[in-house]
Amino acid sequence: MQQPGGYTGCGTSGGGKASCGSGAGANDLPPEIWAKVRNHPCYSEEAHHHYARMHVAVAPACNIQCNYCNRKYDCANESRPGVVSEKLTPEQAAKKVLAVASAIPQMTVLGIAGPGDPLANPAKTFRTFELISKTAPDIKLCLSTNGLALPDHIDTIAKFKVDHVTITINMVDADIGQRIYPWIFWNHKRYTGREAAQLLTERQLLGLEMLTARGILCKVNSVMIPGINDKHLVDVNRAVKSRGAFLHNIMPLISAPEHGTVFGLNGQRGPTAQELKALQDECAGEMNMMRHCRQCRADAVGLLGEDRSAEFSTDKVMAMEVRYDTDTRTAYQARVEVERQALVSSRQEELAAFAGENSGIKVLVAVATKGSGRINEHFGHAKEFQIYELSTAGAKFVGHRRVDLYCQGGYGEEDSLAMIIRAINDCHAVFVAKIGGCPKSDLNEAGIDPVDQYAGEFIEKSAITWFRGYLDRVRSGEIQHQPRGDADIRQGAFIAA
Ligand code: CLF
Ligand code: SF4
Repeated sequence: MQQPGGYTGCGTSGGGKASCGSGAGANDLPPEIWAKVRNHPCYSEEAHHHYARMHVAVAPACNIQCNYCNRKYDCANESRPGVVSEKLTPEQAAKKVLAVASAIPQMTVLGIAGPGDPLANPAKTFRTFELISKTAPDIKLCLSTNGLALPDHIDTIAKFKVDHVTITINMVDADIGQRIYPWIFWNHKRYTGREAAQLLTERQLLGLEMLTARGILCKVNSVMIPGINDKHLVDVNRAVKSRGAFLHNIMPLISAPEHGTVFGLNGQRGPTAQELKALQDECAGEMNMMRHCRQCRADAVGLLGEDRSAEFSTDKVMAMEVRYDTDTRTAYQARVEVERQALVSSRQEELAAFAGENSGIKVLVAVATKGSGRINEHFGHAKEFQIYELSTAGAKFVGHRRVDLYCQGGYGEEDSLAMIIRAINDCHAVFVAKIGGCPKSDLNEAGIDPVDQYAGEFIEKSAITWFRGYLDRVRSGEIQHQPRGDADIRQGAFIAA
C-alpha cells in the first residue's frame, strides 16, 4: 500500500513507481481513478471481497493460437484450462446481465472474456455492450483481449464507455514469443514463427498506448511459463508500465496432459507458489500487481472465486421475469460500503500496535473465507484459501490456492487433506471458522497452526492480532521462527468458477 499523496500517475514513463494497483485504496489514487476502480473486483483487491463480476460468453472465435490453449475450452488468457462455458447471443447475454444484476445487487462489472477473443468477434461483443449500456447503465463494462485486433477497435471501445481493458501480453521479444504462439491470423493472412510473434507484440503495445492515451484503464495479464518467459516478464512489466498500464496480473501457467494443449502434452510445467510470488514481488518494485485473479471462466458469475453460473443457465434466465431496479442495487451497495469501511478501520486500529516496530520477520497464513473480508468458512468447506503475508507493516493479500473440498458429504477425505497441506505448505497458520479434530492434528503435524478462535471476524485484524502473539512467542523464546518451504499450485483440470 502506498502512502497518501504518493501517486505519480499510471501513465507516467521513466523511473519512479506508480502507486496504482490492486492494493491501492481511496487515499492512494486520484478521485477520478478511484471512482473507476473502487467497486471493480479485479482492479481493486479491497473491492474483490465485496463486489462481484459476471462474464457473458458471446465471443467464440479466436485469431491467434497460444500453446497453452485448446480450443475445445475457454480462452486460457482469462480462464483455467478445461473450462467450457455456455455460449450466448448478445440478446441472451443482455437478459442474463439484467437477471444477475437483479439477483446479485453487488454485481457491478460485466466482462467479455471469451470463450475465444472478444475482438475477433467484434460484432457480437459490441452489440452486447450496446444493449447493456442502454438497459443497465450503472454496470461497468470490461473487456479482455489478446490484443491483436485491439488497435482497430479503440474508437468503438471508447464509444461504449468500456473503461477497463485487459490485454494478455506474455512477451515483448519475438524470439520468446515464437515459443508461445505458433501462429496468428491478421489482415486475412496467417503468419507463423518469429514474424507472427513480432506482429503480435507490436499490435499489443500499440493498442495499450492508444487506450491509455484515451484515459481507459488497462490491465495486463501475463502467463508465467517457467523456462520460457519467467525471467522475461520483468521486461514485460517495465514495457507495459512505461506505456501507462494500470495493473499487471502475472498468472501461473496451468498445464497438464489432460488439457490437450501443446504445453500440456510436451510436459511444460507451471510455476510453484513461491516461484510465482517471487516474480510478482520482483515486479512490484516497478508497479503494483494484481494477485487476486481467479482465472475465471468465460461465463463466471459472482464474487471472484465463487461460482454461481449454474444458477443462471440460459434455460433458467430465459424463463425469468426480470425487473431491473437500480434503487435496490444502490441501497444494497451502500450497506456494502459501511461493512467495507468497518473492515478498513479495524485493520488500521490493530496495525497501530506495530507503530515504529520492524521485526524483519514475515510469515504467510492461509484463510478460509466466503467473502466480506471475514473468516467465515469452515476448513472442510473451503474450495480455496486466501493467502496473506504478515509483517510489522501489516497483512498483505498475496494470492490464493485452489483445493479440493476436504469435507465430502460429511466425511473427511485423506487424499484431499494431503493435497490441501501441499497447497498451503508455505504457510505458518490457517485461519478457519471451524475445523474438526482430524485435520487439526494433521495440520499441526505438518507445522501449520490451525486457528479457529477468530470465527466470523475480519481477516486482516485477526491476522495482525495473531501475528503480534507470534512475535511475542518468538521474542520470549517459547518458539523459534522457522521459514516454511514451497507450495503447489493446482495443475489439474478445473470445471468450477
Ligand atoms: Fe472479467 Fe477480466 Fe474484466 Fe475482471 S475477470 S474481463 S478484468 S471483469 Fe479478473 Fe477473472 Fe482474473 Fe480476469 S479475476 S480472470 S482478471
Ligand atoms: Fe486460446 Fe485465448 Fe490464446 Fe485464443 S487468445 S488461442 S482463445 S488462449
